[in-house]
Amino acid sequence: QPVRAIYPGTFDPLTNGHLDLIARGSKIVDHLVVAILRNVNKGTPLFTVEERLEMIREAAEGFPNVSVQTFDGLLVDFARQQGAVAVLRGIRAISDYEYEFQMAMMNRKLDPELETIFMLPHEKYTYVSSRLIKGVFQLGGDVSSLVPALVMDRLRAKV
Ligand code: COD
Repeated sequence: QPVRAIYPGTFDPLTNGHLDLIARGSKIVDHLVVAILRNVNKGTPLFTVEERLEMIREAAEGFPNVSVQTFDGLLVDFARQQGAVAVLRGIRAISDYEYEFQMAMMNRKLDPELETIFMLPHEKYTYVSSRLIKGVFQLGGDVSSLVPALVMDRLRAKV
């Protein structure tokens, strides 16, 4: 049976760090589903879910075994519905670990069969986050080497 994993997140917007993780994850599973959460409680997103979906689809075009979807509700329910055996998450620094550990353990509590796989991005992306990208861009900073060019175009059009 082909091995499917889910790479869930908010992706507001997709960064080169996310893309780096998609590239790494797609090498170790048969199929990777990038899953955008529909209702976030991280404040008002800059990009709509549809805009994020389009951006990730376009950016991930070069990966034949990667698809992009949205989901609502519990990640474990979506994973089961997708027939996924694992959730892929990125760890940038120790500071990510505590939150990721809690989520992984809670997901394990909810579904003991679902594994969490942590991967490390390239060193050059370890400080990159969607939150910082938005903040720096809105203040006029150059973030063009940290996001895909198509995300950069959308940022320019939006702000
Ligand atoms: N390099 C490598 N990885 C990175 C980088 C980078 N520069 N930036 C981000 N990442 C990783 C993150 O660590 C994360 O693993 C992933 O990319 C996505 O990042 P975000 O910030 O877009 O995603 P989050 O943290 O907002 O995603 C949260 C979820 C949507 C996964 C979570 O809220 C969820 O599962 N919600 C559904 C409801 C649910 O099941 N709740 C219970 C969970 S215990």
